[in-house]
Amino acid sequence: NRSTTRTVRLLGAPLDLGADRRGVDIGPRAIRYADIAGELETAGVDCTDFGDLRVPRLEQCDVPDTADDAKYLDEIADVTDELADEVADAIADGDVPIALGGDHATAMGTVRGAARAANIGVLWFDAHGDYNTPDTSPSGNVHGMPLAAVTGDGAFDGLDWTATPTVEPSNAVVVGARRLDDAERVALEESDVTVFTMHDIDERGITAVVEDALDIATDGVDGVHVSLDLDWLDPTVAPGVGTPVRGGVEYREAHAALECVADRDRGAELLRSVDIVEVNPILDRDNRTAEVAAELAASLLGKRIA
Ligand code: Z70
Ligand code: MN
Ligand code: MN
Ligand code: MN
Repeated sequence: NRSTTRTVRLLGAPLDLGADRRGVDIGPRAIRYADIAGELETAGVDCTDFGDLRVPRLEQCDVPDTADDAKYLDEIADVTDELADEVADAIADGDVPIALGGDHATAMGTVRGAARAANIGVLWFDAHGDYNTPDTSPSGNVHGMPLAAVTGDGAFDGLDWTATPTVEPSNAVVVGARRLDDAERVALEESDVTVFTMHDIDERGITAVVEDALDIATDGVDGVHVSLDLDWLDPTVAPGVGTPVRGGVEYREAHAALECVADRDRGAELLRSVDIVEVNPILDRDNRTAEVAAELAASLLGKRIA
């Protein structure tokens, strides 16, 4: 006898140890200030806010070696272990957890927490592939690696769970990619992960691409995790991100994409968990990127104009 009203549980993850640009740690505050709770209520869902996870400040951590191939991995592992527990708890209580990042390393916790309760696929809306490994990463920044971690395609020393897939690569889909590193591109081609680039979106239109992405991500599983990196959008729409890449999706395309996911979700309760990451208020203009993030959350949870 389930209630038809879903409840979203906001989990702040002010993690900036996975990225080079300081400021993404203020993302959760900016997204709350943009009234994500109010936006979600216009989508007809209830919203509770569980506050922020504790994240060590960069200044408290040992300075990584310049040759470190996965900077701050120990600290990130601790934070994402805790986030995985919080996400699993939220799902066990019947809520839909939304992790507010923070950098995209956050997904190493959310995806793992969601995968405890059910077999899931992932939809990865991003300009980047986030499919580097400590061996291939040009930067050592862990936010460029979470997709490889959760598909079991990266070897992360000290993270035992990365040895096996948390999500089957064949249920992992990147949408909107337009900047891949060379070794990352080769690894993706050799993998079972599906990548839809901006070229695919230009040729076929956003809704056709997202329908295909949904078919692939949901094939043979019970649910889906949506990982939304704000740099997926064009920088004219979402300027407040650490690594803006021109040629991203427009405002209307972004809403249309997430409405497709909401349509597929309706009645099926496929949507298990969400990340909203890489909002950097220091680099933003008038909190525009956080506002877009809040509005997109509402579209994903089923908001309709009429
Ligand atoms: C690059 C790396 C990345 C987000 C940058 C960049 C990765 N591929 N991800 N911004 N969100 O360093 O691995
Ligand atoms: Mn990303
Ligand atoms: Mn990105
Ligand atoms: Mn492939």
